[in-house]
Amino acid sequence: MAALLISLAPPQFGRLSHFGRHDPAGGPYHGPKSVVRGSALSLAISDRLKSIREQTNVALRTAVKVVAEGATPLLAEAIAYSLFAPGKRLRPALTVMAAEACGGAGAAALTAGCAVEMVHTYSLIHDDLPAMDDDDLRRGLPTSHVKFGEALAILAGDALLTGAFQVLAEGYPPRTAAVGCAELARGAGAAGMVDGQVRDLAAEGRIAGLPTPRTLDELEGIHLRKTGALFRTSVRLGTIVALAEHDRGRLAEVLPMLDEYARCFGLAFQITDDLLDVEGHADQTGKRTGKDAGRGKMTFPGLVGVAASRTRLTELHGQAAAAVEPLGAAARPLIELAKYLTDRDR
Ligand code: GRG
Repeated sequence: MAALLISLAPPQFGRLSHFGRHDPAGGPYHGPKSVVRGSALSLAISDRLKSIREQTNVALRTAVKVVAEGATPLLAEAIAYSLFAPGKRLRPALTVMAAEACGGAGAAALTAGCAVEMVHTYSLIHDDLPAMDDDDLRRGLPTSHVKFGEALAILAGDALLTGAFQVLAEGYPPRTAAVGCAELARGAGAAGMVDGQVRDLAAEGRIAGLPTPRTLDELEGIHLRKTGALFRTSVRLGTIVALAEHDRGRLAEVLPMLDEYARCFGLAFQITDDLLDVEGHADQTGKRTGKDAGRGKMTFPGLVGVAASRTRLTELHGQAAAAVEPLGAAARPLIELAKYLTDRDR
């Protein structure tokens, strides 16, 4: 088992490519709201996303019942409040689609998708706390600490994080469960999402004693960890569910393709998020917008401008598609999802 865990470990987050040029028209942008542009392709993928979202919600109800069995009702309420607030369920969608791209059954990957969604929801609760991003609106609702107070919000997040590992451990055969738990810990932990959060808070001067990042490479390094690590975990869990029990050779072959897809997907997602902060509205996004500029936060459009950010999005989508192209038609939904999300409006 140890050998398998080591051989499947993802490469370290490396230094990344540049936009290459600065948009001379950069700076504050006051253009029109972004909208999801309708097309046959985007409609098809949006239907697929909706279907996975609904299945995820059903599976999450079961998962939470198990995890919160016997919990104080108020704690169970706080957990459900954040988990069932209207999220896009992108991470479970990635897990399901990655499993299918490797010839596995999407339905079997849904439990792993729920585990990632629980970790994601914990991260949002904690990120919104006064000690971190200090937000009062999330998924269109008052944030957990606003509704339940800081102590219960922290603990609801803790319960979601630990519960995610229970869901994985109890949901799969031993090898898949062990490899999956290690994968989730790696993506969520000190070398993944938590490290990204530390770097991001340091960049805002909220953690003392760390250098302030200034370059595009450093910005991408933050986002590859803060949001990208969990996207990578999502696709890796899908492939692990599909292949870890019976075809480890194939698993080792496809993981680098999915890693590269997730790297591009994560950066494209973050650039879109930054653009929405500039161009979007809270009633559309379900969270406060315009915060980044107000705090002097380093963002993609702030650093290279809106036009270059959009060029970079197109480039990343091409790279994401190329990465999984060898998987053939089964990877088509992953490619469509990446495109759809760069056109999103929330
Ligand atoms: C607290 C350890 C710790 C980490 C927090 C992910 C994260 C790290 C913070 C979220 C902050 C944030 C708003 C980042 C921008 C990109 C992002 C992850 C947005 C939220 O993800 P979506 O759009 O949200 O998938 P929904 O609500 O649809 O699930």
